[in-house]
Amino acid sequence: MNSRRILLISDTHGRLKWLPDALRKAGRIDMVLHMGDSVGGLKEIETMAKVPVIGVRGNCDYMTSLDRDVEINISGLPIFITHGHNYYVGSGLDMLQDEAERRCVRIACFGHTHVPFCKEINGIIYVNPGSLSQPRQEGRKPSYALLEIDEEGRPSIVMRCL
Ligand SMILES: [Mn+2]
Repeated sequence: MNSRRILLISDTHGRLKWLPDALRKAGRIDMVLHMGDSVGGLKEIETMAKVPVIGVRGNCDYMTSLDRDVEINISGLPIFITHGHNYYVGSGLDMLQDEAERRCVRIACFGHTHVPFCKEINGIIYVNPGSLSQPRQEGRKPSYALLEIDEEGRPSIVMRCL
């Protein structure tokens, strides 16, 4: 089994001007996960990334058939993907933690806050790549994350700003 490299992005809000930079800096990737508020869907992102894109519906995604919550399995790792507004991630991780623990996932990916975040709590990695188009953290640099799952199925996450 080869290592898998997955680009995590969120909250692009219809502006993909920073995506080519993120893709170039990310290097080889097998997949993109988009945590919602793409506002315009995932087709264009898929065309640019040239790999499969899996995403969810955010609070600003009105015209979309994307699901609110998605669970996938990569190299044996169960991964929960959600935008996060339904779990009120703007005011803390309590509700998202309840859901991720109930689902017994290893990684919970979310967005919505536009602030990059990564922390392991009770054996679950919570990761928010921030926003590529409307960053809100100190310094306001477009941000993304890279999830690498090695040959043994061990995950590691690198948070990056452009
Ligand atoms: Mn949002």
